[in-house]
Amino acid sequence: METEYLNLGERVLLEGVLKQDRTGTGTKSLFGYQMRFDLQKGFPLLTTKRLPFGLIKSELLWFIKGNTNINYLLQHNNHIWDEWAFERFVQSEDYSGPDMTNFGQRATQDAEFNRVYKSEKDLFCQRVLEDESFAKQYGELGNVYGSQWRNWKTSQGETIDQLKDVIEMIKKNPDSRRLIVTAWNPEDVPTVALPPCHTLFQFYVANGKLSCQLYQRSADIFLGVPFNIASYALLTHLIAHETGLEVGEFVHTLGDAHLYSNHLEQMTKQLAREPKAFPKLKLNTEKTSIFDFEMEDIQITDYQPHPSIKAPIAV
Ligand code: DHF
Ligand code: TMP
Repeated sequence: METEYLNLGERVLLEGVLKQDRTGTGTKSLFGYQMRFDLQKGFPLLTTKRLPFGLIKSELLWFIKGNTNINYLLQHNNHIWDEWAFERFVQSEDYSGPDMTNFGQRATQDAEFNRVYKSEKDLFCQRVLEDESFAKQYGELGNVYGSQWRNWKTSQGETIDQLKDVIEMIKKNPDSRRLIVTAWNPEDVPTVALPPCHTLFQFYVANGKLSCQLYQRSADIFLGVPFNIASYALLTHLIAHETGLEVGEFVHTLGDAHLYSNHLEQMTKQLAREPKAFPKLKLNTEKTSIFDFEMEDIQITDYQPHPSIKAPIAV
């Protein structure tokens, strides 16, 4: 259960190799790791630090709707993708404010710069919310998850709705070994704001239960992974609900699993905490299709976590 995650954190702290990375932050990392969560035993929203489930929900609904513009997230007060849209804006000819080169790293090192950056980013978010044509141009992250899941472009100029298709396949042919959705589109990798970290997932049906396995190529253990676990657990519940199956396991397979050098203390603090029972998930049973679910149709109960632990995100 939660120890699956805590064991990963401990292992990387103890055995991770020092490795430089794209963001210049530096990591402790290992390659190839697997966790298993039995979804019958509670909903895997970590309790050793408080997680903002509302943000996990609105991000997943954003993927499911095939949306790739942060405008939707901002309307739900969700700022987890701001930096990657902002980066595209400050690199464009339309940006004329203070120099934002390497803003992610500088914001963690220079308090005065952090103030200027925060106010520029707030202005940016305000414009994405209020100015439709600006949002169209600079709120877009490119062909990220939502686009690949729902509108994969074919060589024939058509699109494939992988998510809808996989749900139909689960209903019609649950024993299929081809129940796969892939977000990794080599043609789009060079132009997206961030190439997909959760790369490919597969469903499996046995004994009336739906399981899901995710291959995640790159895993920020302290910030990203707790969101990813809860997000795919929720997706599995939603699809089990639509297909009339019980939930089985979520199997989480990681490629480069890393702790950023500025997350080590936070991880150590979290590891010292005693995990509590996982909460329960309640879905609105009046909705049948996962494409009709909205925020209020998904609720968590009995969530009694330890307090949140803040950490800077590597951009
Ligand atoms: N980049 C990196 N370096 N790591 C990531 O995990 C990551 N995740 C992305 C986009 N780029 C990324 C999308 N998912 C947070 C969590 C998930 C996420 C992005 C950000 C995050 O900052 N979580 C905070 C709370 C944020 C808030 O309350 O607004 C946390 O403490 O969990
Ligand atoms: P990379 O593209 O250089 O691998 O950087 C992506 C970083 O974001 C890396 O630290 C992994 C992290 N990440 C997650 O862990 N989960 C996510 O869902 C996303 C989008 C990113």
